[in-house]
Amino acid sequence: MKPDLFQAPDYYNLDDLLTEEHKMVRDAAREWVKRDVSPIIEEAAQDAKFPKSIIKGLAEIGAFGPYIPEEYGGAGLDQIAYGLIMQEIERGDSGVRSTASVQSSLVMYPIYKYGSEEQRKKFLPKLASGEFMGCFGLTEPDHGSNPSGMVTNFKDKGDHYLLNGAKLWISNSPFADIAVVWAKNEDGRIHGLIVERGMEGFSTPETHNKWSLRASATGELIFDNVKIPKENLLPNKSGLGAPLGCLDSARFGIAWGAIGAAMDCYDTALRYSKERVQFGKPIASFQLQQKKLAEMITEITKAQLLAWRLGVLRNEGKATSAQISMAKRNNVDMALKVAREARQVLGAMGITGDYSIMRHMMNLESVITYEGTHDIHLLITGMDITGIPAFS
Ligand code: TGC
Ligand code: FAD
Repeated sequence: MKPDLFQAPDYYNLDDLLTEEHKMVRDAAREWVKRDVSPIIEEAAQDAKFPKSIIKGLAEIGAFGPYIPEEYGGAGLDQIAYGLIMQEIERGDSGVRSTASVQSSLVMYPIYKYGSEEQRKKFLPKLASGEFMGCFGLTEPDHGSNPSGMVTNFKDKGDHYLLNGAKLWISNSPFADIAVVWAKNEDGRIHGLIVERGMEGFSTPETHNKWSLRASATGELIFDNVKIPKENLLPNKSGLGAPLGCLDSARFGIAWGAIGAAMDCYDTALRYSKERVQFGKPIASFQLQQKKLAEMITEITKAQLLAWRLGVLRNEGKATSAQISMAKRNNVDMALKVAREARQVLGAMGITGDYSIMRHMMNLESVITYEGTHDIHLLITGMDITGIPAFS
C-alpha cells in the first residue's frame, strides 16, 4: 500500500464550528490512524484477519465509550467528539470503525443505559480499556430487518435463565469476551442478556468468504441450553425499543464514519488526478474528471453539515430516531457513490490494494446493509413524514 498522505477536505471551514477539545480528539484519532492503521490494514483485509494489535490504540484514543462517563472508564466526551472519532477511524477502514461502534454503542451503551450498577462497574471499565471485547446479537438467520420476529428465547428456571437460539452476522463475535444478546422471555417480551465466553453451550463460529469488511471478524452466536445467571439480565429496559435505542447511537456514529471513508476516497482521487498524465496533461485538467471531483466534494460537504447538525441536536438531547436514520442513509449512500467515482478516476490502479478506494467501496456495501438497510431507513423517513408505517 502507498504511504498515507491523507489531507482532510474541509471545504466549508467546518473546523470553525468545532471546539478546541473536538479538534484535539479528532487530531489524535487522525494521527493514530495514520501511524497504526494505514500501514497494516490492507494486508489485514487481504488476509481476512481482524488486526487485534489495534485494540489497545482504539482504547487509547477514546474510541471505546467516547461518551460514557469517566467514572466507568469512558472518555466523557460529547456527541460531536464521538462522531469525529468514528469519522477518523473509518477514514482508515470501516471494519475498524465497526469494532469501535459495536464496543461503544452496542455493548457499553446498553450496559450503561439499561444495566444495574453492579453490571456497569463489572463490565464498563474493562470494555473501555479493551481488556474485554464485546458483541451485540440482534439479527437472526430468519429475522434481519424485522427483529421483532426473533425466536431466540430464554426460560426462567428459578435460580438461572436457560437461553436457546442463534444469531447471525455478528461483528466481533469470534473473539468477543461477552455478548449483549436480545431474546424473548416466556411472555414474548424482548430483554437484553449478557452472555459470557466460556458459558457451557455457547459457541461463536466465524463467518468466512466475505468480500466486504474483511478486516473485521463476523460470526454467529449459538445458544444451546446456556445457563445464564439472573444477574446477567439487563434490568432497566425491555421491548424492541431497547435494542433499537442502541442502534440510534451506532447509526449516528456511522453517519459520521461514512464521511471518513468518502474523504479518503476523494483525497486519494484528487491527488492521483493531479499526478497522472494522459494525452500530455494531468487527468485533473479534463472536465469529466473535474466533474467527478467537484461532485464528490459537494456531497461530502453536505454530509458533513448534516452530521454536524445532528451532533448538535444529539448534544441537546433533541435528535429523533428518524433524523438519525436520514443521516445514516444519506451519508453511507454518499460515501458509496464517492468511492465508485473515485475508483474510476484511478483507472486500473483503482482496483488494486495499492490504494484504499476499492477496500472502502467493498466495506461500504456492508455499511449500507447493517444497522438497518438503505431501504429500511427510507421507510423510517416515510413513516415519520406520513405517519403511516409501510414495513408490512
Ligand atoms: P416498531 O413497532 O416501529 O417499534 C417497536 C418499539 O421500538 C421503538 N422504536 C425505537 N426506539 C428507539 N430507537 C429507535 N430507532 C426506534 N425505532 C422504534 C418504538 O417506539 C416501539 O416502542 P414501543 O414502546 O411502542 O414498543 O417496530 P417494528 O417491528 O415495526 O420495526 C421497525 C423497524 C423496521 C424500523 C426496525 O425494526 C428496524 O430498525 N429494523 C432494522 C433492523 C436493524 O437495524 N438491525 C441492526 C442489527 S445490529 C447491526 O447491524 C450491527 S452492525 C455493527 C457494526 O459492525 O458496526
Ligand atoms: P433482509 O431483512 O432479509 O433484507 C433483504 C432485502 O429486503 C434488503 O434489501 C431489505 O432492504 C429488503 N427489505 C426487507 N424488509 C423490507 C420491507 N419491509 N420493505 C422493503 N424492503 C424490505 N447484526 C447484529 O445484530 N449484530 C451485528 O454485529 C451485526 N453485524 C453485521 C456485520 C456485517 C458485515 C453484516 C453484513 C451484517 C451485520 N448485522 C449485524 C446484520 C445486519 O443488521 C442485517 O444484515 C440487516 O439488518 C439486514 O438484515 P438481512 O441481511 O437479514 O436482510
